[in-house]
Amino acid sequence: MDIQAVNGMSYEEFLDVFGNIIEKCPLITAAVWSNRPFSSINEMEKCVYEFIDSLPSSGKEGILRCHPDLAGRELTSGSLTIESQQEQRQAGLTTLTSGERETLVRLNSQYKTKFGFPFVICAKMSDKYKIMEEMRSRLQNDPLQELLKGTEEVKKICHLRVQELSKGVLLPTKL
Ligand code: 2AL
Repeated sequence: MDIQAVNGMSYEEFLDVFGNIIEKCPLITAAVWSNRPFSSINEMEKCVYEFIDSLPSSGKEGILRCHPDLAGRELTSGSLTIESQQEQRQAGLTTLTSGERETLVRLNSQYKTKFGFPFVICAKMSDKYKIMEEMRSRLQNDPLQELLKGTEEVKKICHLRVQELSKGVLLPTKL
C-alpha cells in the first residue's frame, strides 16, 4: 500500500485500516484524517505522534490505559485485539512458565499501583526476559519519566503496526 492508496481512501476505509494503530484509540486516527493528503506514510505517522505529543498528561495517561496488560487477563481469555495478540505472542508471552506469569502479574500490579496506568512496552522489540528486566528497572522511575517512556513505546508499537499494514501483512482489528 503506498501513500496514493492511503490518500485515496474514504474516511471509513481509513478508519477500518488504521483505526487501531494506537491500541483502542480510533479517535487519534479520526483526528489525523484532517491532515490529508499526506506526502508519505512517514508523514502520516508524524501526524499521529504530533497529536499524541499535543495532549495533556491526562490524555497521554488515557492512551496508556487503553493498552492491555502484558500476559494479563485478556491474553488468557483470548480477548486481545489481533495486533496485541500477535505482539504478545512474538515476545514469548503465550508460552510463559507459571512462575514467569506470576512474576509478570506481580510486577504489572506493582507498576499500576505506583503510577496509576499500565506498564507499556513495544513487545515486538523485546522478549519476555527483557520485559521483566525493564519492568523492574522502570519501577524505579518517577511518574513523569514513565509517562514519557510509555508514550514513546506507544509510538514504537504504532510504527510497527503501520509498517505491517502498509506491507499488507496485518489484518487490522476493526473497532
Ligand atoms: C502491549 C501490547 O498489547 N502490545 C505491545 O507491544 N505492548 N501492551 C503493553 N502493556 O505493553
